[in-house]
Order: sequence, then C-alpha cells, then structure tokens
Amino acid sequence: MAWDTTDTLGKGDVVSNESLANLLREERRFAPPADLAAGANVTAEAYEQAKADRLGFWAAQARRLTWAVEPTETLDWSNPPFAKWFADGKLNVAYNCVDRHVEAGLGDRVAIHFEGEPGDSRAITYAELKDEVSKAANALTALGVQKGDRVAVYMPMIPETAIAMLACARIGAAHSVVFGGFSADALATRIEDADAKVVITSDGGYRRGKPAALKPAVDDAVARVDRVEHVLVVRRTGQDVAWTEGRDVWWHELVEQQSAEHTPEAFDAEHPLFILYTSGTTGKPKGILHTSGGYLTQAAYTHHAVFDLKPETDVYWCTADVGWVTGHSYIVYGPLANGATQVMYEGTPDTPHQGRFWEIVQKYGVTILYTAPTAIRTFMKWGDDIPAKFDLSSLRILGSVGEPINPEAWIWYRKHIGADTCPIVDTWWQTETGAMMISPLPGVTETKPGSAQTPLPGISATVVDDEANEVPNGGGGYLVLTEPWPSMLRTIWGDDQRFIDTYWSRFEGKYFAGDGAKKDEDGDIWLLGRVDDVMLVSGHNISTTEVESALVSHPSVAEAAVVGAADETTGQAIVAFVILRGTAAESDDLVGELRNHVGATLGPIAKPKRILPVAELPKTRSGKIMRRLLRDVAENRQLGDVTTLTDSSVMELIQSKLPAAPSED
Ligand code: 6R9
Repeated sequence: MAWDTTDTLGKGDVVSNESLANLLREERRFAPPADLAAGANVTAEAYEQAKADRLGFWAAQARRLTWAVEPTETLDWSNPPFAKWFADGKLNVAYNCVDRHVEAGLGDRVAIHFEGEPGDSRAITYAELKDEVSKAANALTALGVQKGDRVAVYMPMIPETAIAMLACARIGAAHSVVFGGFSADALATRIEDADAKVVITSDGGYRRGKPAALKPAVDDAVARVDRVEHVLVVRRTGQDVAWTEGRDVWWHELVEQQSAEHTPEAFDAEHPLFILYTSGTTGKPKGILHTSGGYLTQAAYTHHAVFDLKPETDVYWCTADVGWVTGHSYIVYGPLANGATQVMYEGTPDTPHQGRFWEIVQKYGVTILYTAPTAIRTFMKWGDDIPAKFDLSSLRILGSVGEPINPEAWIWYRKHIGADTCPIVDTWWQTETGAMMISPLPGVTETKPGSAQTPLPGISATVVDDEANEVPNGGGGYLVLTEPWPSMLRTIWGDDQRFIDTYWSRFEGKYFAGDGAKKDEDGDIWLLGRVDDVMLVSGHNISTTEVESALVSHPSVAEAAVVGAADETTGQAIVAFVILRGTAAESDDLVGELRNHVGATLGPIAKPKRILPVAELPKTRSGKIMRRLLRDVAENRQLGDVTTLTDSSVMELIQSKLPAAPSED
C-alpha cells in the first residue's frame, strides 16, 4: 500500500472553492522494460524536437502519410477557434489506410483478424481489403453518393463496418457512425442532423449468444426522416428483415457485383472525413466534425508512438466498438494507416465464458491490447483465476482509455494481464480531440498507476484555476489545451456558435475539456473526472475519481461510483455506490471499514457519508459511469434521461436498495 495516509487537508494543500483538493498520493513507479526502451519507435528526443518547433514536428509527422499534393502550410490559426491544418495538401484517407500498403508489397499481410461472437473467424489481407473497399466505394457511387454527402453507418462489429467507413472516405463522403446499441430515436435524430442520404446497416449482429436485430431500428428511424434514399444492408445473422423495395439494397448483391478497380480521388486536407455525435450531459447531441489530413496525421502518429507499433510483428487489439471515437481512431484510421495487423471482435467479454478476451489474446498472439477501465474492473470482479488459465505471454503493451483508471485497477491489469512487465499507457483524449493527447510513451516514461502523466510530443495541455491561471505542481483545477493540434474537432456540425460556446468561451484562447485535473509534485497530470461531477463538501472541491480510487484500493471493492448529494450541513455529502469483489460479503462492518479506509487514505473530509453495496452500476454504452443518475437516486429525485444506459433495470435495483441503507455520522 503506497497511499500517504498523513496527507489530510489543511496540511500543505491550498484548497478553496475554486480548486480541486489534491488528496491522493501514489508512490509506485515502473520503468520501461530495457529492451522496449532500446528499440522504441519514439524516444525522449521527440519531446525536445516538438518543444523546439511544434509546427515543424507536426509537419514531419504529416510526411508519414502519402499525399497526392504535399502540404506547404502547416497550421492556419488566423481565425480561431477555426483551425486549418495542412490546408494546401491533398490526400485520400482510404488510399493511405489500404492501397499504399499493397503498393509497398504488403498485400498479403493480414489487416483484420475478425472473430465473430459465435466463434466464426475470417482473416482479411490488405489486398483483400483494397478490393472490398473499392467495391463498396463503387457501390456507394452507384447509389448516388457523392463527394460532400453524408452516410449514416449503424452496424455491429464486423469487417464491413470498417469497409463501409473506408469506402465513404475513399469517395469523399463523410460518415456518421451511430453505435449499434442506440435506439431508433437516437438514430433518427443523428440521421436528420447530418442530413444523411444513405444508411448502411445489417440485419443484425451477435450479442450474448443471440442475434440482435438492427434493421428494424433503421426502418423505424428512416420512416421519421425525409431524405434517406437508400438503406444498404449487410447480411450477418440471416434474421428475417422487412424490406422496402426500391429503397433497401443487399450489400452482398450490390457490392459483390462491383468492380474491384476504383481510382481514389485526392481531397483537400480539410475535407470532412466524419461526424461523430457525443451526447454530453444536456441538450441535443453534438455532431463533432473531423477532417482528413490533420486527423489522420495525429491518429497514425499517436498509434505508432504510444503503442510502439511494429507492423511486421505486432498483433494489435482494441476492444472498443467502432461506434465510438476510440474505434474510429484506433481500429480504423490509426492502425490501418500504419499497416497494422489487428484483431476485431464482435461480441461481449463474457460470451460464451468470462475468459473470452484471454482466449482471443492466446489464439491470435495479441501483443498490444487497448481496453477500458470499466472492462478491467469487471475482470477484477470476475477473479484472477480466469486470465490465469490462458497464455498471455505474447502481450507487450497494455493501453487504457475512456475514464480515469484507478491505481488498483492499473496494478491488477499490469500484474494479471501484463505479467508484471508490460508498460501501461493510460491515454487521455476525447471525441473532440480526435486522437490521444496525454499519455505515457512506453519506451520513455516511468509510469505511475492512475496518471495519464504528460502531454504527447506536439501537444500543449495544462491545468488552470477558475481565473485561467496555471496551477503550480500539487494544485488542481480544469484541464485545458493551450495550442491547436492536428486532429482537433473543426466545429460542431451546423452549429459554429455552440462550438465556440462549449469549448472556447470558458477560458479565453484555450480549449476547455470539461475534465477536472491536478498536477502532482512532478508536474504529471491526473484526470479527476468530469467537472460536472466534482463534489463540494464543506467548501472543498473533491474529485469523484479520487474517492472512487480509494474505495477500489480496498481488497473487497471491485468498482465504485461516488456522487455528491445535497446535504444541509456540508453543502454536499459524499455518497458511494460500490460493487464488492467476488468473495466479499456485504455487512455493516464492511461499510464502516470502507469509510475508515477512505478516511485513512484521503483524509477525513473525503469519508463517504453513505456507502451502498450494489450489484451493478449505471453505465453509458461506452462504459462510462453515469453519476448523474446516481445523484438523482441519492437525492431521492425522479430519474433523469436513462436512454443512454446499457441496462435501465440497473437503476431500479439500485433504487430499491436505498430506503434500507444506513445513514451514518
Ligand atoms: C476517448 C474517449 C471523453 C472523456 C474525457 C474524460 C474521459 C477518456 C480518459 C478519460 C481519464 C483517461 N476519459 N480517457 N479520463 N483518463 N485516460 O473516451 O472519448 O467518449 O469522447 O470521452 O472520457 O472525461 O473527457 P469520449
């Protein structure tokens, strides 16, 4: 145990309403393995180069791509916050992800090892991918899709999803991928906002051992909007589907009859590549717009640098869904631009058994694994013995994304998945940033469990207080990005004003990420959760993440979600919902012990007033805990919008626990 239990408030930390209390101390350090450091793609020199000439650094990274017209301009920031990167360059994104590898003689290299949930598998080489993307591009053209149009993609995790995205990119149509778990309603809103003219979907996909239909939601959504001309349907499950003649087209009929020849056109670097909607906490979803040259430059560079990808030998696996930005940047664009061989898995981690992920790692000899803290905490809950049954010795680098990773989950990941040797790269970024921004480099950084640590080379990030002053080491506040970066969002689709208001108005000239953060004594950055979730207890801003991490550091706790609930004496009181590990039994004694453990770890101010053991936590479909709903429960309010929950019955279960819960202090 490395928590410094003497660190209580009032000793050393300057805490006010305006800054986040800095409660957690972490002393463990892990140096990069010597052989990895010796052969790393990117060394410490990159930080120096980027510091000396940030734009020159990015111009050099852009040259890792193949341009039809090389850019001579790097950044045009004459009209902030509207950036143009590499504006006079021209390229085709799909050509960069596919054709150029075939032209380089790598056509026989496997691009995608697809593993279906029922156990079917398919290997697709770069040469095959080129043919498939070309045919799909010809098919979209045959359906009347042109450069500048939008295409909605509502698909399971199958290779055709990546092929469809690349086909759009190839003909200069922007895709708008909508996660296959979203409702017809959510799909309709997104189709309408982007004004998509074609929807690509499938009959369904396999999930938890059963076919799950997708086409009915598309039929429902398309009936509510005007402009959709065609629905292109991949056959995956063989389920019965309703058919609208003239509108609906089978992929296997239309795409298969196309020529595999297709000449990619070069588009401007600032040509739209995709729109991806993020829900945010309120209001209608924001269509985050990404463009071509800058986005691909940073997606490819970060994938090469942060995963130290050796495309000849590595087998890379990102477990995200293509429907999220992680799937866009680190399944489709980054890895394919780098000529990687990757695994794509259709299903859930517990089908047909809780060792499925480790079975896949063993089967394909996965060397680089990129997953989310929510998955890691679930594996912790299921028990160490499950991964222990599989050969995971191929792994060399582990990544984390999506939420702050609690130090104990980090340690578990390293020990039980990474044989206590694999470096962990905790990568902070957002749909809006397009690619990784803050992360260790596996051959350079001495890692710290729980911290994303330092901005990547060429990235400028810091932590500021309410008045936009940079906080000193040891201080907490808001994460901001202080210089434009190549893969930054260009605007919110159709709403420039909202783009300005949401991200660029809180702090003059700086991008406001909406995350709380602190700098530790070494200047390393720790993410502390969304600013909306921060708790205000007796005048102190306390991070949900820190209290959750303290709870997860107790051997009986697998997962925790903490919220501030209105309280007459302290303003807000800390209420914690915890999932116990397999063997721990729920009791009043344990609850008391957990409260004391948090008090001892973070100081008495951070002791939760109530701790409620629960079986599940409410999560978004990308695995992020929805604290807003827990706050509703803790304050005995009517539940807010639950439509983005993975499983809405979770909330009923949690609510049913509440009246019986002991109220302490
Ligand atoms: C890539 C992705 C973005 C939000 C972000 C932050 C949280 C993501 C994180 C992290 C701490 C990390 N987040 N990675 N927090 N450490 N390594 O997840 O994009 O779905 O847009 O979410 O996720 O709160 O602001 P997106």
